[in-house]
Amino acid sequence: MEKFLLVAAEEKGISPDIDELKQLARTAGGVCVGEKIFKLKRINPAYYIGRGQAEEVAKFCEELNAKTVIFDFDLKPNQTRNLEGIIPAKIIDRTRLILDIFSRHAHSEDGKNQVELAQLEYLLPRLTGKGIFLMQQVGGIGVRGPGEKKLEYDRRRIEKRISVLKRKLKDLAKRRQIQRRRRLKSKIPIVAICGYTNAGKTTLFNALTKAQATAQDKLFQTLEPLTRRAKIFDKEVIFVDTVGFIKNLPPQLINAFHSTLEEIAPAGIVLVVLDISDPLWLLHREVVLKTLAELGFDKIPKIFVANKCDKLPQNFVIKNEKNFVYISALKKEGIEMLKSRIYEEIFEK
Ligand SMILES: Nc1nc2c(ncn2[C@@H]2O[C@H](COP(=O)(O)OP(=O)(O)OP(=O)(O)O)[C@@H](O)[C@H]2O)c(=O)[nH]1
Ligand SMILES: [Mg+2]
Repeated sequence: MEKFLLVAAEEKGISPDIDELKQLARTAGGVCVGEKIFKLKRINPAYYIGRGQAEEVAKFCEELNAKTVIFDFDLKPNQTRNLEGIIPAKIIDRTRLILDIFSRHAHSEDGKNQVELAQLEYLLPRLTGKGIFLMQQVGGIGVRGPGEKKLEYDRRRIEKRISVLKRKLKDLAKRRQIQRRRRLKSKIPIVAICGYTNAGKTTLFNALTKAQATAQDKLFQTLEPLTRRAKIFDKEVIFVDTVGFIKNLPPQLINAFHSTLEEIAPAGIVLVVLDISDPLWLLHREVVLKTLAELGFDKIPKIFVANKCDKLPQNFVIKNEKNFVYISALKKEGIEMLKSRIYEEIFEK
């Protein structure tokens, strides 16, 4: 396993979510050997963190024999280069880490194309004049193309490949649109399952549809939308499982996955799945609602599905908030209640 060091920053008094960063890094297949959290008064344009702090990271890296440093924020191309000048390890920023995870989890042709496009768009501004990808490229996190394919680092080739991929994704968007129209024509109501990554969307999708899609304690397990017909009491609906959201989702990925997210558009209702056992669930809900609004889906009615109730402490007081349904997708508790709520919302309003 690749050994890495995590670097996060407390900015404007807001502490970083180091657990999420650890989970991301673990999903990318590494093992965390140390972490540094710096207080930043301002962002240093040359290194993001301060120069002295960068030197501290370098020392720490040598002590721990860490070959990779993962930064919890996005680095400008010049900041990465400058940090590489000081720190004797591979420098990975948040976007590159998330791109790496997506590349591991893309299985279909379409998914791989979407990830490759996002990766190449990330790479392009990071090439040097000679078209050489500057970051140390050998092995491990953040360097893999989709499906273990080697990414090309030549500018002209990248540009050409980007336009090929964009064309393919346009075709994909058209195909998806035709499918959606067909579904709309069939007049079967659509229920979209959305939420932060790892909230339990796929587990819920399986519980509602008796499907057996892969649910795992990894971030971004699901990349492709899954759709399946199922009955809610006497009526048919189509459930759609979707890619999870995360704060600071790289814009390259939002663009590349746009057609995937468009699957939410025709939904009659969105289930916003929340991991209620996570102390940060409120923040995660904000990220999800903000992303849905940015995609233009804020008008679709929502039910908040407070999931993982089985993990709550015994004495947890469940507030009867409007529009909330409390469930455990894993233990299949509260599913009937949720079905009733969906039924009311779609068929009785
Ligand atoms: N304890 C508990 N664990 C759950 C529950 N629902 C899901 N999980 C676990 O949470 C982890 C993530 O579940 P998934 O269903 O893959 O989550 P997801 O939202 O689809 O995640 P991504 O597709 O990666 O964004 C898995 O390990 C599940 O077993 C629940 O109700 N209780
Ligand atoms: Mg999933």
